[in-house]
Amino acid sequence: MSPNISPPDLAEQIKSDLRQPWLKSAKIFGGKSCSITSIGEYYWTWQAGKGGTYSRQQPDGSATIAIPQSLRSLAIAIATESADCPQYNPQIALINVYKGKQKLNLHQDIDERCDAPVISLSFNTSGIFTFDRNGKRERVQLDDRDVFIFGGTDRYMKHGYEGNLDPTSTRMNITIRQYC
Ligand SMILES: O=C(O)CCC(=O)C(=O)O
Repeated sequence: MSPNISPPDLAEQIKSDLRQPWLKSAKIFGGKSCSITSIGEYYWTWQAGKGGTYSRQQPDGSATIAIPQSLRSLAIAIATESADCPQYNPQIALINVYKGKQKLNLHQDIDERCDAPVISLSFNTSGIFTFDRNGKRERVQLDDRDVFIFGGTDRYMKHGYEGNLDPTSTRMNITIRQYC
């Protein structure tokens, strides 16, 4: 874990930059699990049995949607100051929204073609994030504006989200990734 998103106004700015109707076109799915929206230079898709892949266009052939500058700058600052990665190039942002009891099963982020860190930003309500480190399962509470970095030996660790502490609330998590 690392620094909070600071100042709080920056988190508000990012949320406002993402509150755009055109973002709907980049929504991958929503349902029993959290809903996921993919923006950035590469569009991520996932299919049962096949896993995830990245492409340069959205599935209907339309252009991908750029990551807002507020989010890009924050990711670069975190990568430089907290992950020793000054050349970080934020190419993808996956925006997960967890409503009520929605969760995300344990998985590894293995679809990128380079080892650059994945930077996770949490917004709004608190919930339980779980991961396997050195063969041991750990659980931590992630709160509004928390930052979690998957980097170094933790880059490919298995992780998931067990759900919001308040089952009537909605949480947003953004993972910033570099593809290559
Ligand atoms: O919501 C979270 O904290 C985890 C998100 C996640 O695991 C992912 O997008 O790969």
